Amino acid sequence: MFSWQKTPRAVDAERLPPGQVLTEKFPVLHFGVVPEYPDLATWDLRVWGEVESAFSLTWAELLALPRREVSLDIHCVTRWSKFDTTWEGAALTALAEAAQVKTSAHHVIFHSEHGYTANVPLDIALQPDCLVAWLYDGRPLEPDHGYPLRAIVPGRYFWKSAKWLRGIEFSAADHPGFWERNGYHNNADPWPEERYSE
Ligand SMILES: Nc1nc2c(c(=O)[nH]1)N[C@H]1C(S)=C(S)[C@@H](COP(=O)(O)O)O[C@H]1N2
Ligand SMILES: [Mo]
Repeated sequence: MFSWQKTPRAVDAERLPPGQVLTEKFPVLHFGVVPEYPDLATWDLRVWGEVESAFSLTWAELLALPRREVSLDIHCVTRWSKFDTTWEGAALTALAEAAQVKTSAHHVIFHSEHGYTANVPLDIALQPDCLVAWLYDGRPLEPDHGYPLRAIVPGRYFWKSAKWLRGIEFSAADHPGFWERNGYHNNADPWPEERYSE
């Protein structure tokens, strides 16, 4: 490869938050074991909390939701970033509308398999590009990357994008999630480097 064919560094640098290093690979990062889902017939996604109508969706019902494709740069707090990842799923706004979120809701708590949680303010969760995603690059998620379903939260370090998602809670109070209770910053904006608390 000739180096002149690559994107100029200056352009990349504008997209790279401080302290991050670009990778072409797709590293895997999580706490605990990768759950197995031999049969999605028994899988469901619960939506509850400060809503008029809590519900749960089967896998088939989830796939029937209007689809949205999002391309975004991901930034892990451990300092790797990856540009132009493409995800497809349903917008969180669709689930919020179906549940009729009350005005008392101010936070969204993502609940994953094995009790992992991640918290985001409601306005972050209701950005049009915040997804529950089941396709990466047009294909079902790899088990390591969250199969069958993960959250995709633009504008925050990637730990907010909970893998193996099983529930969405609309909450009046904020409840720091797994990494947030273990020293990571509650807000997690990569541009001002909100990596760790204190
Ligand atoms: N359920 C669950 N989701 C998780 C994590 C985790 O430990 N458990 N780790 C987070 C972190 S720190 C990162 S950087 C991304 C990594 O996603 P990837 O393995 O698909 O790159 O998943 C996030 N989602
Ligand atoms: Mo991470």
